[in-house]
Amino acid sequence: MRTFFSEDHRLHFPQAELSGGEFVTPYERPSRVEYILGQLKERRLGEIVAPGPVDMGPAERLLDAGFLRFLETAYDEWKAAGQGGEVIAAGMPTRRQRHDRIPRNIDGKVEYYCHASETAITGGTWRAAQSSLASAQAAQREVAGGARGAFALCRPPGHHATSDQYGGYCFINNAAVVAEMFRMGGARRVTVLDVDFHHGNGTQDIFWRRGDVMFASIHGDPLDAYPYFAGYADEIGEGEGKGPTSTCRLPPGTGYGPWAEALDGLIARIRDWGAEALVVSLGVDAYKDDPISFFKLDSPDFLDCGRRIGRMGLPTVFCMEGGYAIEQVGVNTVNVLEGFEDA
Ligand code: OKP
Ligand code: ZN
Repeated sequence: MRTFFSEDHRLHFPQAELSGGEFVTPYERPSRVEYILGQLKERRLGEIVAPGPVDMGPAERLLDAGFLRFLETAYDEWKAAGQGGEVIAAGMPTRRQRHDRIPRNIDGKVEYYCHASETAITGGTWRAAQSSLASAQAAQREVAGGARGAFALCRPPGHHATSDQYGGYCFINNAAVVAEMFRMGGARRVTVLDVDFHHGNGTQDIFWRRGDVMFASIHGDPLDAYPYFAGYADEIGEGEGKGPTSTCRLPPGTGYGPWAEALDGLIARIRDWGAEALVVSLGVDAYKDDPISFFKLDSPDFLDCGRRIGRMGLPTVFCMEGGYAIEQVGVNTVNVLEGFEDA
């Protein structure tokens, strides 16, 4: 299968992530991509193609206009206000405060539009996020045009970004936009299957009231893992969206046996529901040595995971999400893709 990838991801590389009370080099860093590209080339998975320009139309249908404008202008406003560092939220509206007022002050706006302060915005973040979306869109067009699968090597990732909040290293929800594009292209039902270790709260939220897009996820129990405030069993959607949301949280130390069983459960639900296209939020942070996650998958397990997804027989776009065991991230990612192709 072909990979869509933009070098512009490099424009996003904050100096610092707040982790454990210290500023550290961000886990989500440009070099992750080098390991994935290295494996794609070594194993000759297929051509690596630069995407065309981003099409903000589908994103504008799905996401909040003020939020998109904020992402585009936040860094400049921050600098214009005389602030020296990268854009970092110092707080967020809490459960005892209002959520219906958007401050004029840039600090306040950042707090309004951010949901996790580990994630900084820099001068290149907006362009990098757009290039990430452009790769996802090119992969979607490839599959809509008849390819069985395509890989969007997205960076920064997207699944934690909601319609009006960034955080968890995510700015624009690439997978959600791809699902929307499949709908615009005539697919009646689309599923986003999120195999990243972390719950894709952004994707779930975007389709919360939608009966035409199903969100399915296997993730670390939010009692123990980020994003902590989403990913519980009673989250099943609302209104027309009540029902298709289907997620499975698993405890620390979970190995491939129970993980694969959960995957098979979701696959059966996706089949019964009647999805016509599949978007995979492909994070490989379920890997045993991932520094910020607690599942125990080994590298060959990712091949098997890819095969199971491939056997579904659906047109499939893979969008890269997480995976922070840097030297293994390429092997694990390409294992999923190769397993899919073998199926
Ligand atoms: C993004 B994706 C590190 C905490 C990091 C944010 C995790 C974002 C994961 N001390 N918290 O789903 O891989
Ligand atoms: Zn993750």
